[in-house]
Amino acid sequence: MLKGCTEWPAEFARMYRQKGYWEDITLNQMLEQSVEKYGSDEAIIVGDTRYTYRDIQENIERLAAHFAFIGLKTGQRVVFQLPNSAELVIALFALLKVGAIPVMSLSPHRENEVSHFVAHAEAVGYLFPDIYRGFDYRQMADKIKAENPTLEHLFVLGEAGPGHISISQLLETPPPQGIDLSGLSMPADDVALMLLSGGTTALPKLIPRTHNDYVLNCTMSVPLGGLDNRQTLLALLPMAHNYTLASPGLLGALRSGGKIVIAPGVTPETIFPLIEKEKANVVPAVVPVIVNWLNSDIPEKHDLSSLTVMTNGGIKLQPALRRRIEEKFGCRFQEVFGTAEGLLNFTRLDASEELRFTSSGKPACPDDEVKVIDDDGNEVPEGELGELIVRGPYTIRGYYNAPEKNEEAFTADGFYRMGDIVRMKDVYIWCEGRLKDLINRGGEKISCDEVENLVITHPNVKSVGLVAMPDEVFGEKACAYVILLPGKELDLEQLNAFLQERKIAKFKLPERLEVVDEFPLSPAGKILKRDLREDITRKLANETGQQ
Ligand code: DBH
Repeated sequence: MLKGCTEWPAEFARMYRQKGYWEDITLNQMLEQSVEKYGSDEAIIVGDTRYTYRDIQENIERLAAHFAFIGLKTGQRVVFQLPNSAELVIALFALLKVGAIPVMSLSPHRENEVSHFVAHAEAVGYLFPDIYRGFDYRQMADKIKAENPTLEHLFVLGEAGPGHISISQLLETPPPQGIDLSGLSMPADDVALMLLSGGTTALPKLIPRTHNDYVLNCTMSVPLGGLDNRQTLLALLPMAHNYTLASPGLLGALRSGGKIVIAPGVTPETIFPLIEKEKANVVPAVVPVIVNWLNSDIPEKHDLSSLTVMTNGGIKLQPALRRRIEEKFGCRFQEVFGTAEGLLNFTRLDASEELRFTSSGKPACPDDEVKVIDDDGNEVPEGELGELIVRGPYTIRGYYNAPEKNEEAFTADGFYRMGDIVRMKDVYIWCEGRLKDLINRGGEKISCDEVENLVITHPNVKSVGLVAMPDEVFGEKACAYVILLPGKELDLEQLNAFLQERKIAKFKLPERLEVVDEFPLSPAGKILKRDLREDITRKLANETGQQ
């Protein structure tokens, strides 16, 4: 196992193999099985470009040969920040093929986050686009490289700057002769890639996922997510995120001989014509996007008869909206309550309306050991509230290189603390809140500590508490409560201009600022955030009431 990662104890590993959960194949071998079976069939569609399984595999092998020639080595980490594209899939599998470990970053991450990933993972490479959504990643990459001595190779998708290696050019150039790719990939029970945690403390933690556990993650999700029988998946959310990547996502589609249609956007104007044109079957979505679709008259103008399943992940979708999805789009609704650390819960497609419309689903695997515990670590009676903890064949036993965090995040017997407050009945789970200090902005997790640590560096700020405020579309948004230094002033615009200079992702910026004279404090002197949340919820309700 890669140094800095925690293995499953031998008796668990034995059991997971014996029960067939761990197939001892790599993600590459999984794909190669599909290439054998479905080689000439379509795998990925982007606009007018259509790739067969064989096209994808040829591109992977070519790029992998270049990566090996350039000197990427088994077990080395590479920060991976490509936006949705066929190249994302090709480059991901090419890295895995040479045994390099991609750290799956997301497009909104900026210097602060990416630099942290590079430093923490001691990454030797970084893959990024030239310009995406108006932001030039090349300058950022140069700065990050200058500050991080481990970082050697900058790979850019699109136009390369000085000293950058063009991924597009590698894909167009015949591979160097005599490169032997066999035996380079990590063994199936070792780390394939690293996902990012929602982050409770400063910045996201790195989640090492093995080939065995990630092959299982996507494979087990295929029938549960309605992706069996070679269905077509519409990828519209970030493909580097666990949800659209592997739950069942694009990896599930590739395993089952399906098709991935990559959407260029999430608006109804883009999505519904595309569902009709490509006869898409399964559409993974999130609350803000779904709300937008439900309020549009565009869906009715299109033939959606191919659509069988629409899923919601990230934050809970209200029951009334779940019913409206089934009525308006003529498909089955599915709630997916998952985590990049492992455990995935799905409402079963054949479950009762009650379960489909109210619950957060049930664990994907019969050997996901889920427990609901009280503050003392004892299991609560069925149906009562408690913290959800889990152990299983695709749930990690530790974050990468984080012994102190692992102490907090895992129980002594290896259960991962999800940080969610839930009820459980007949193995179905209902999420009722969160234990950890995170804001969930339409599925994007904002770590309060991280933003507070930056706000507090503002010269006018004396103290700060970031809390979630309710929002109809996003579920939650960030509201900053601050105490200012005597005689100082600050408005939201000034605060956010200051934060943007600190180069944090835009979704983390506070969307409201409350300047106060004092905070409600606990006996230990900690800010009582629950009181602040109640305060802002009341204020918002009053303001809406007055309109
Ligand atoms: O929120 C998540 O992290 C998430 C949601 C749905 C996830 O990781 C997943 C499905 O796989």
